Order: sequence, then C-alpha cells, then structure tokens
Amino acid sequence: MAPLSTTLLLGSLASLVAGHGYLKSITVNGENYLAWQVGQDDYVTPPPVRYARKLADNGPVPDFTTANITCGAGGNIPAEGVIELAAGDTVTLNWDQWGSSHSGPVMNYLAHCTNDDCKSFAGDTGAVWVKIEQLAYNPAGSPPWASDLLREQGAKWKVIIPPTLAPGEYLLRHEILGLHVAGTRMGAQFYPSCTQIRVTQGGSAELPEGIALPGAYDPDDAGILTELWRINQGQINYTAPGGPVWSEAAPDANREGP
Ligand SMILES: *[C@@H]1O[C@H](CO)[C@@H](O)[C@H](O)[C@H]1NC(C)=O
Ligand SMILES: *[C@@H]1O[C@H](CO)[C@@H](O)[C@H](O)[C@H]1NC(C)=O
Ligand SMILES: [Cu+2]
Repeated sequence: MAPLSTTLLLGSLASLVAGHGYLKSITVNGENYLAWQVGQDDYVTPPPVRYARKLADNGPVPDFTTANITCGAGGNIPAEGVIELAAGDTVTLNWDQWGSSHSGPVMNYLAHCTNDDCKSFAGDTGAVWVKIEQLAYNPAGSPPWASDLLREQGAKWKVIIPPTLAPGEYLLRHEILGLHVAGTRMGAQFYPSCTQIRVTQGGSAELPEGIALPGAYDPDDAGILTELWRINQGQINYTAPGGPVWSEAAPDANREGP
C-alpha cells in the first residue's frame, strides 16, 4: 500500500483535467508571486504564503450563479500574501497552461476591499466589481479570440492597474470565459481567480459602482448563452458579459480591442 501522502498526491493529479488551466503566478515589476498551487498546496502544512486565493482544481466554476463565481471554487479563502504595487503598474498573470479549444473573452475586474483589508473581504455581495480590462472577439485579429491570444502569449495576460486609482487594498479578479459549449444553457465555462494587491501610490479615483458576482452573470445573457461557431462565421456579433470597461482604465496591454 502506498504511503498516505502518495495516495493523496495521485488523487489530486487525477483531478487535474488536461486542457484546462489555472493561474499559477503573478509577475509585477520583475518579481514573481505564486498563486495557489493546485494539486500541491492542499498537502503543505502550514499552508504556504500565496498571493491569489485558493482554487479547488483547474476546471471551470461548476455553477456560475453561485458564490463560487466570485473568486473560483476554492472557498474564497483570503490568501496570506498581498502584492504591493503602484497604480499604473503592469501585472502579468501567468497560467500553468491554456488549451486551444476554449475560445472566449478574457476579463479583469477590481474590487476595493472594505477598510482596505482584503483578509476580511469576500466580494460576493454588492455591485463591487469594476471591469478594468477586457478583450473578446476581433475577426481581424490573429487569433481573433482573446483566450487564444492568451495561449499564444505563452499562457500569460497583462493588466495595467488604472493609473489614477486611489491607494488601498483591492482584489484583482482575472478571468477566462470559455465559450466552446456555451450553446447549452449553463454550459459557459468561467475560470476566475482573485489576486490580492495593495496599491501604495496612485491617484484619487475611487472605483464606481460595478457589478455583483454572483448576480450579474445571467445564464441567458447573450454573452453567456451563445454559439461560438455562429460568432466565428459572422452570423452574430459578440458582447462579453459584465458590462463596460471603466473609463479610467489604461489602454489594453495585450492588443487593441475589441
Ligand atoms: C463551490 O464549488 C465546490 C467545488 O466544486 C462545491 O463543493 C461547492 O458546493 C460549491 N459551492 C456552491 C455555493 O455552489
Ligand atoms: C455586427 O456589427 C457590425 C458593426 O456594428 C455590423 O455592421 C454588422 O451588421 C453586425 N452583424 C450582425 C450579424 O449583427
Ligand atoms: Cu475545458
């Protein structure tokens, strides 16, 4: 019989589905900060210091109308670490891998942690999420879909923290939406994560009212219940869910929109 630790490890590896992915680390100003290491960190005692909240696995959120959509299906447990940066800095979000069959938009949101304390902030109630970056589908782009661009960038995505943002603690919610089975109601696959940041220098812009997660992702939204092939063939136009990007957001660091 294998030792207990080996048994647990094999079980966790089996739960990692090929083709999916998860946020593995975050790079800011040349420093690399680890996110929750799916399939490894569950077995480390005491829990290691990480900068993004725990994820249960590398799959999509099982039901995007529940609180699992806020920061992924890992219990929305505050991480030990908080990344210090300045407004206007570029954050690079590094996935462990990203498969090719999961075309869809990439979206990034900020929420201001109440009392500038992300350790006691869940973000799962109220219209606290403000979109600061998004790319979806550009038929003239190569590749047209944002998630495919993420793959071609080496499973990385860049987000610039809005230059005028007021200092404080925020959750940076980074998300891929896979539309490959979105023609089936509730088939859209959301892959969110929440990184904890502390903006130490910035401007005076406070986040406006945003959207609620859960709540804003309606199973019947045209950006969620849609057929990828019809978009790809130009039969329908595509608008990602979650509303518009904030007017204070920086120009997209990956490529020009949409
Ligand atoms: C969130 O996802 C986990 C893992 O799949 C599941 O055990 C839990 O019941 C889900 N919670 C809700 C509120 O749906
Ligand atoms: C999509 O949007 C473009 C630009 O607004 C428009 O010209 C075109 O007719 C739209 N296509 C469809 C199928 O609605
Ligand atoms: Cu998948």
